[in-house]
Formats: sequence, structure tokens, C-alpha cells
Amino acid sequence: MSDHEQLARDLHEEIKAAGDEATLEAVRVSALGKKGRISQLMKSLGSMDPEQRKIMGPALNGLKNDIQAAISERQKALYAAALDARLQTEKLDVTLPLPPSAQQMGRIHPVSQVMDEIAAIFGDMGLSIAEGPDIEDDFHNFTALNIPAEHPARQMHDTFYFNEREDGSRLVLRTHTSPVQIRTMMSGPPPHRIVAPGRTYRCDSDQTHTPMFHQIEGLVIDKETHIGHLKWVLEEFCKAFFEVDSVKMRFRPSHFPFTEPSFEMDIGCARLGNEIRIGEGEDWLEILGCGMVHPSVLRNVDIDPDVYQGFAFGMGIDRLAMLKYGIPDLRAFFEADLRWLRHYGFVPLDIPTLHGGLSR
Ligand code: 2NM
Repeated sequence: MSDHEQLARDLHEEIKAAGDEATLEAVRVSALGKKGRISQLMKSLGSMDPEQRKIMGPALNGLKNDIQAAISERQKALYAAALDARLQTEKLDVTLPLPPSAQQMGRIHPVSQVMDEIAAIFGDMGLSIAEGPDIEDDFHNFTALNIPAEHPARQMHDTFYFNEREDGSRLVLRTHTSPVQIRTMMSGPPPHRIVAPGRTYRCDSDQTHTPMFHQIEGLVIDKETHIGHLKWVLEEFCKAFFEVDSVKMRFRPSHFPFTEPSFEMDIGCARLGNEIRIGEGEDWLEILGCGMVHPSVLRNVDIDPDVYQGFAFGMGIDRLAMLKYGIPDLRAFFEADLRWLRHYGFVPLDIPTLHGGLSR
């Protein structure tokens, strides 16, 4: 057998034996590459005599074409086999149900839900949401609000104070969201129509108090804003929030340094064992504090109390959430217990709106 016939057999064997595309490529280079076995034979044509070249030239060309064709055929087969193998292992049944997504598994905390509900109600009445820092200075948290230096609210055991600064002043964790109202009133001229929801802090911890809790306060300042407006706003709020057609309200005289006159508002309810029903019955439940903003507060923020007046109110969101959704223990709110959250939490896409229903 001649050299090139032997080579043809060897190469066909190697091509057949190549089990993957990389091995096949190595065979190709060893045959047809610059220094490959076929290329070497081609080079020997130059030193042949013309008669021999006449025979060997076409024979070697034929060998080259034959091997090229065999390699390309094998390449196609290997590619198809590799693709088949991938399709086998990577196949995916698009008819299978999806695993539950984070959006379906996650729950909205009742406090967040109630804050969204309250924001929707007051937003619908034309109030905007205002926010401010949790860490406040003495002026915004106390002085501007007409809370004097000797007032019990300023005592160490009620307020979380930061360490003294160089000038002797101390920052505080805000004890209410009222500093947001102060910042709003100082940010520009009246009218002001806002609610300020957020975290507040007091040095207090027992069955019904947590050191961090949530409040929402409202403020309306204009030239003719009066107690009638205050009563209407709060009545509409209670009906919308508790999702009842009517509520009984009563205002008891009270005292806050920042309002004059000041009231505490109760709503009518029925108590049946541990359950409280709003909008029926003969009992009363205190739900918020309110009043007409004190002239001194207005002066502190450069508003002339002879031109402007208005009302403010404040309530605890955590307690409202417990009331509305029948949650018995306040402290569980802040324990981040997943089982609790799955039980009391809300589905993320149930966003409270007045037209769609607040809580459904
Ligand atoms: C309350 C009750 C009554 C109140 C007053 C003010 C401000 F800044 F306008 F003076 N902000 N919030 C207020 C009034 C808060 O919470 C029980």
C-alpha cells in the first residue's frame, strides 16, 4: 500500500475515533495544518519527476478533499450530538406552575398597612405627606412647640438624649412627629395642609408601650381654619378608617403645650368580651389628641397668629392597627416573628385606596 493510501486509512480511523469537537480539531490540524501530514506529502510533489507528479498530484488533492469532507461531516455529527445532550439535561417544562415569588410570599406589616390607609384617607382630603428626621434638636422637638425647659416631657426618663455636643446642646430621638409640623411651617408661608407619619421614641417599655412607636400628626393652617373644620376632618377620618357609615365622637377638654384649646377625642364603641366594635354601642374609646395650634407656636415659626390660625392632631398608629385588626399584643409588632407576620401581615398588592376599599 502506498504512503498516501495508508495515510488516508489512518486519518479516517482518527476522524471516526474523535469523540468531541476538540479532538476532531486536533486531527484536522495534524492532517491539513501547515505542518500536517497531508501538507507534508503535498510539499514532496516539487521534488518528483513530471510523470510521477501527474499521478500523485491529483491523488493527493483527492486525499485532501476527501479528508476535509470527512472532517466536516464528523464535525456536524459531533455538534448535533452535543446539542442533543444539552437539550436532554437542560430541558424545562414550561407548563409547570411557578414557585411562589417573593411578591407572593412577602407580607406588609400591619403598621405599614395602616400608615398607607391613613395616608390614603388624608391624601383624599387634600393633605400632603411630610417627613422629617428621627434625630431632632431641642428647638424643633420642644422649644418651638411651647414646651418649657421644666416640662416633664423633657425629663431624662421620658426622652432619649444623645451625648452633649461641644456647645453643651444635646440632640434627641424625636418624642413625637410634631417637629415635622414645625419644619413645615418654617419652610414657607401658609396655607399648610399636611400629615406627618413616622417613628417616634420615648424611654418607656411595658405591656402597652414600646421605646419606638409610630405616630401620625396632622396640621392645617390657613386664615379661617376653625374647630368646625377640625371636627369634620376627624369625623371623616374615623368613618373612612374604621369603614363604618357613622361614628359617635366626643371631645373632652385636655391640655397640650402646643394647642389651645386642646381636646382628647373619643369614639363610640361596643365592648364584647375582648372584642371592640366601632360605630355601635354605648362605650367610649380614646383615639387621639387635637386642638387649635397655640399662638406662641405660630409666633415661634414666624406666622402671625392675628392673620393665621389652624388645628393639629396626633394619634398612635400602632394602637390603631391593633384596634382595627384585632391584634392583642403590642410587643409582637416589633419582634420580626415570621409566623406572626404571615398571620397578621397583608398581601403586597392589596394597596389601600378609598375606591378599592382600605382593607377589603
Ligand atoms: C397632638 C395633639 C395636639 C400637634 C400640634 C402641632 C404643632 F406643631 F402644630 F404645634 N403638631 N402636632 C398636636 C396637637 C399633636 O398629638 C397628640
